[in-house]
Amino acid sequence: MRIDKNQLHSLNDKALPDHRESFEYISRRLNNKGLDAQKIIQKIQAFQIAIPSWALGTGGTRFGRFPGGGEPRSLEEKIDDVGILHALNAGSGAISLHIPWDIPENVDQIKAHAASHNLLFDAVNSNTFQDQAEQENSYKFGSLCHTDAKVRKLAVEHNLEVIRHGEALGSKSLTVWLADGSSFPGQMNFRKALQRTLDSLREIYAGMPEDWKMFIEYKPYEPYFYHTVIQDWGTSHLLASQLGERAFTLVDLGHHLPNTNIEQIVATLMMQGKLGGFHFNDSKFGDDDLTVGAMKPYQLFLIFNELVEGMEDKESNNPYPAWMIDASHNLKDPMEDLLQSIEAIQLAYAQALLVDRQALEHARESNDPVLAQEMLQEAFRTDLRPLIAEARMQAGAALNPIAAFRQLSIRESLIRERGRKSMATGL
Ligand code: LRH
Ligand code: MN
Repeated sequence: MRIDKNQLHSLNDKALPDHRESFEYISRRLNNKGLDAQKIIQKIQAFQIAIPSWALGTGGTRFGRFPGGGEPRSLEEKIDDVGILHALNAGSGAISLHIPWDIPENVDQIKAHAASHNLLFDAVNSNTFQDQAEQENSYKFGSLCHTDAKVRKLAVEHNLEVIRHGEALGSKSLTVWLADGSSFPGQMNFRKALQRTLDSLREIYAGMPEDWKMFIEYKPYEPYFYHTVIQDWGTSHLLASQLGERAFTLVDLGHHLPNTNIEQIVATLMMQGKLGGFHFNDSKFGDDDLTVGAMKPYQLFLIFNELVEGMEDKESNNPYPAWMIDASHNLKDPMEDLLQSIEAIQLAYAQALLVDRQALEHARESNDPVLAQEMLQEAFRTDLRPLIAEARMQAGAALNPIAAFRQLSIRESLIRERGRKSMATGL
């Protein structure tokens, strides 16, 4: 299924008068502040966010799963769904694959299919948190940290195989998230587990092509509930620093204990040149993998405030981060959920671009917290949705992607094509 651009443009035409009014208003306000709306629009259009291949179906929890129908049954159909998202918002120009859930059977066909949707392949993700059918050596008690060298060898080889799949598709980075850990005090030797993990990562790092990056994703708990080998940013940063200049830390917003100051972690990693990228989502309690900006939009803005500061810092040697979503859908239509997440990320980024860095720095240097807060909240409370909509329309996409998704009856068409019971691989 593909979006008919003419249908999209006629939907935009209906919404144009209202849009024109609100866009001209915000452009004037920005112009009065010496800000160029078109410059911000260009930055938004260049800011492409990768969609996780494992989040195009209904995830479900251990308590239940309520599929909505029309889910993609193959990698081709997952690429079609990301193609539909990209046609609707011109901001999701990449897909991040998870191996073995998405092994490309015919690489050239998959590459051509993605290219036909103007999609690139972002980081590929390895999976040593599930045993595959007939797998002799189990990952039950860990993978890269396992006490048994045969299991560690299996996990290293899997990661090298994932790199080869990624290379064939044109991806340039590997994301390693390890469930490795323990659920009972005394169960594991913390130091041996960390050392074995480092030694195993060294073998994987040595197998990466020269122009590849490794992203090391940390998480405090789940699926194990006493310790996780790579539990926090510090441990990930330690490993990335020991591995070499092409290893970085990946920040999944849901992988933090309550009230953690994530924007401070982002600032610190950028200062060290070790911020590799993000798995954007939102949460209230644990790794809830909810719609970005659904719970804590101000925190997301504060994270982008640090990102913009770091990216504008000429001294910084941090590479351009990888922007990816990592979500799991239980109640919303997966594609509507992802459209909302993309909008929330673009909004937070655009609002952070409004902040007068020099003036903010002056308020900080003169210890004026009132003025500093006034500046940040002025930006955060500026409604830039018309500007994001204009960025989409100028790029040939929908002024209102969710409305278009519904008015074009996309889910209904997908259900007709794929059936109500179709099931996507992934979480
Ligand atoms: C672990 C995680 C990781 C993925 C998985 C799908 O919680 O965030 O990024 O491999 O979700
Ligand atoms: Mn993640």
